[in-house]
Amino acid sequence: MVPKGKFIAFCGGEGAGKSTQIELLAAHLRRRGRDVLTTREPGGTPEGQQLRRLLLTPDGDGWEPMAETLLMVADRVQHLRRVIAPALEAGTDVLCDRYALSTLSYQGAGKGVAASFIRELHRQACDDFWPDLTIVLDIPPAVGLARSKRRLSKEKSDEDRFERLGLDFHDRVRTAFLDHVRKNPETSFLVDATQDISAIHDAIRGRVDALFEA
Ligand code: T5A
Repeated sequence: MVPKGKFIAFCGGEGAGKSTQIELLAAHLRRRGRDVLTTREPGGTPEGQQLRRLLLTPDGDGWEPMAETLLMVADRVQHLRRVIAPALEAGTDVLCDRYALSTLSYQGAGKGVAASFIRELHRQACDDFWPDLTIVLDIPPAVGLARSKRRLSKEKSDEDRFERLGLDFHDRVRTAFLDHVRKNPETSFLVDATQDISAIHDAIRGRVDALFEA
């Protein structure tokens, strides 16, 4: 696959504001004349929608961490091959709400599945395909979880399986995101997600504009 569009993933803890920022960035890029696709994981394909229900609602409370990892990666294989890769090949920029770094952080650091196994699985199942840029929205878990709970209750959504996990779990996830950014400064960008929405957008826009000019 020779990508012609740019692939930008958004990661971070619960309620960090990814969906909000993806919509703002998509509008900015479209104003610049780019063709943009916004999508998300899990659930970016019809098959993935079914996996999303199994993974995020109380129906999924019994999954072993390893089984959960394999389901997240199954969702990604469908998504990468059916949606992301064809769009990039056609010259469309793809803005994706979560990608492989979320599996490393949630199932790896959060639930104890070996990072080396998750990386090998990504190599084998997803051709070791990584975004041009991963934007990590950093937020203290207590702040993000409060935002997320408000949104879930407003939307009457039962997709709260990860929100129900303890603060120590969310702290491990956050540390994994921060470590990744520290180790991968060229391909990742950290933003303080406690700022107001427009300040966060300005920071992201600056980094993404630089990516397009590089
Ligand atoms: N998961 C996913 C894994 O465990 N492994 C994986 O490999 C993958 C791919 C996905 C879940 O799956 C897990 C991680 C997740 O738990 P989801 O419902 O898609 O579940 O949940 P999240 O990705 O966490 O998304 P959220 O909807 O919870 O949060 P967002 O998208 O980060 O935030 P957003 O934009 O919806 O904002 C949340 C609320 O905060 C407000 C918004 O208006 C909204 O009400 N808000 C702000 N408020 C104040 N200041 C700001 N700067 C704000 N920005 C947004």
